[in-house]
Amino acid sequence: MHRWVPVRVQLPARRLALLVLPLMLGLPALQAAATSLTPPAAPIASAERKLLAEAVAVMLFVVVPVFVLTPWVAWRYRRRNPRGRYQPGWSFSWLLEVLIWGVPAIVVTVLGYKVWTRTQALDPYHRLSADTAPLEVQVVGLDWKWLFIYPEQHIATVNALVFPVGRPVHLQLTSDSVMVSLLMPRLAGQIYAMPGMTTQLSFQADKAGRYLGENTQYNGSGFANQRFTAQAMPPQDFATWVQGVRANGERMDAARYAKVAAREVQDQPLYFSQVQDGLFDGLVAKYHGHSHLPANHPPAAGAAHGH
Ligand SMILES: [Cu+2]
Repeated sequence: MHRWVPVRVQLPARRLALLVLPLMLGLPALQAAATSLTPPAAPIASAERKLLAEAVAVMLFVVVPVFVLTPWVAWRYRRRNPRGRYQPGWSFSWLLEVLIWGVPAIVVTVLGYKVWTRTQALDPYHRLSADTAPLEVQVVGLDWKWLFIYPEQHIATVNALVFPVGRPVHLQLTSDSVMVSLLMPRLAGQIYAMPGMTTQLSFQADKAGRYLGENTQYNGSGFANQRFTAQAMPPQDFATWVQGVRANGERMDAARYAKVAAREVQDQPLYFSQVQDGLFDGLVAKYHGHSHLPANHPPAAGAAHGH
């Protein structure tokens, strides 16, 4: 049997400074990294960036000590250092036990709490405002383009999502191809769209401007070009834009839709008028033996979803 010899781990002030200094130097670097991510132009995107920065900061409490202590231990306990104590009987330390189990437990608790509460708050299916009716847009992922249908305006576009500033936008998404993933990094989170199912995403832009939207799910040779412009404009301009598409857009019928859905990259945006009601619902129902789904069909209940 051997005796358990408790070991006092000493942390003199100078050593402590060595430990804390990288943390302090790291914080401005973290802030710089956070601002170099595309600056958010919407409340949802800001909240997501904040959560990301906070999660990184919490995780640094593990990462920084490990990166600092590993070279320090190797240097201090090098073979020729007389100051590195040789303690073959060492086996237990309350301080180390508390640090080794306590720090991860605190990190997991803090991260778990933050992620759980923010996941609830940032649920993409949440309506953003109780007073303002959102602009409804139906999104169809195609090879290799995005079709945006405005059911209330009876217009549609390819690769151009236009919407008014300061008003919530509610997207209903599906795919008439394989699975796609819609991401507008400065405006909202990411959401998948799958054939035969619908998903939803709500967002709102604070500033007028043109923002990148893209497909982040690899789905074939044209994947890299499945991009669109998300353009936020003042409500007056949006109304004018809708009038313009109504007056000048191409007529959208079944033949034109078949051409749009063909497996090709579409470089320039397209604009359509006279879009019939039910185009989107028909595309969803196509994958269900032509039986219509109830509105807001939850994705998990879909039959066509497999991994
Ligand atoms: Cu899935």
